[in-house]
Parts: sequence; structure tokens; C-alpha cells
Amino acid sequence: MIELYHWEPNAASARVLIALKEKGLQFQSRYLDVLAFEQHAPAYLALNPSGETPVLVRDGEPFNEASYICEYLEEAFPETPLMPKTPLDRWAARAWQKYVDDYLAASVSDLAWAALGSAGLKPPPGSSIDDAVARIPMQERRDAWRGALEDLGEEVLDKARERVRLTVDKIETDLEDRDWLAPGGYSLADIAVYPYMNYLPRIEPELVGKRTAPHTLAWLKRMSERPAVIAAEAMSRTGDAYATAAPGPEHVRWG
Ligand SMILES: N[C@@H](CCC(=O)N[C@@H](CS)C(=O)NCC(=O)O)C(=O)O
Repeated sequence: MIELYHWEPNAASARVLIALKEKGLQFQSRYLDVLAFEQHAPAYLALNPSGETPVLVRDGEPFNEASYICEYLEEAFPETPLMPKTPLDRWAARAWQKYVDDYLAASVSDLAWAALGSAGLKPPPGSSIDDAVARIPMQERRDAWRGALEDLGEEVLDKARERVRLTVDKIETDLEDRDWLAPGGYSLADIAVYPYMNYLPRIEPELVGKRTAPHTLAWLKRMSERPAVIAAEAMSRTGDAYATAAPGPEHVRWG
């Protein structure tokens, strides 16, 4: 049996939801409201001590980290492949996933949090937001929440915008002569990048708009029309997964 602990179908949770749907796998959805701090309940911390979503549990074995959950699904359920065929093209798909993990996820999360995040924040029953944050066991996650709650500041947001600008250049180049990010067809690269880039036309229309990012916009549309993406997005409980955001992972470089 497969269970997926996830939040709204955006960012890291969407990566695994889309991969599961693409592969046509049955799974039990375990929805956690991260803006109500449900990911810091002891039972969830036992599955993932960093208190981040998503976590996939298969036959009682928990897996974290969206990139590696997706790679696991690809190896365990190869029938509908989500990786290109040649070693070179597979490298390209993996390089995109690392790029998301190291650079893009933190940058888009900062911009999305600043634009949308705190609106949906709910302290757990009988507790204040400060108390909820103080209970987060991992120092890095406590710091990430405190930084987000204080104010990320224009310098951080400008750096995030610059990283997004570089990402748009990279996508525009990749998509000049093909439909999907890695050569060899639709892959985990597209599934990794989409749930972050899909925030941007709304919150940073100058960076991801018709003039600056025509190929990116056409690719976002292609992605949003895939039955697996439609099915994943239908699992939203808020009604619009890209109108809400949570503090994302820490910056790995360029911080
Ligand atoms: N490196 C992790 C990052 C996951 C992540 O950023 N999760 C966010 C939501 S998109 C989260 O759970 N934030 C809430 C928290 O840390 O308390 C992965 O790729 O799976």
C-alpha cells in the first residue's frame, strides 16, 4: 500500500502527486495543512524529522525528499516511464531536478511566501504561532519559519527574482526546439520545475510574461493540460493550490 503525506498540490507535494498520477498508481492521500503546523505533530515527525512535506510511505517504509521519492517511483514502477531513455538525456533530467532542489525551490518559495503565504496561516488550537514555531525540532526549519514570519526583506526577494530570471533564460533556451525540458521527452524534469514556475505568472508577471518568457508560458499551459496534472490539482482543498504558499527549503547556494 502507498500513502502520501502532502499539502496542497503545489511545490514539492505536487511533484510527487503528479508522478503518482502519471504512473496511474493508487494511493491513500494523507493531507497535512502546513499553514496550521500539522507537519510538526509527533506522528509525522516520526516519519520525517525535518517536518517537511511530502513523505511517501510504502508498506510502512517512509521516503522523504521529492526528487528521490520520484526516482524511487520510477525504479519501483517502471511501466509508465518518466525518465528519458539515453544516459545523456537522463543526466539532463537529473540535472534539472538538482537545480530545483538547490536553487529554484527556495527562491520561488521566498517570492510566493512574500506574496501569498501568511494570509492562510493558522495557529494550532490553543497555541500561538510563536509557540508553534518554537516547538519545531530542527533548528534550520525553525530559522526558516522565523525568517519568513519576520519579513524576508527586499534584498532576499531581489536575489530570488534574479535566480528566477536565470531560470527563465534556461527554460527558454531548452524549449527553443522542443516541448519538454530534458531532451528525449516529458520527464521528471518537467514534473520538478512546473510546481514552482507555475506560481510566477501571477506573482511576478514581469519575469514570467508574454514578452519575457513565451516558451515558458506555452510549456506551463502544456503541463496544466496533462490529465495527471489536472488530477493532482483537483486534490486541492483550498480550491487554488497556487494562491497559497509555505516556507520552502533553505537556500543551498547564492544565499
Ligand atoms: N527538500 C524537500 C523540501 C520540501 C518542502 O519545501 N516542503 C515545504 C512545503 S513545499 C514544507 O513542508 N514547509 C513547511 C515546513 O517546513 O514546516 C523536498 O524536496 O521534498
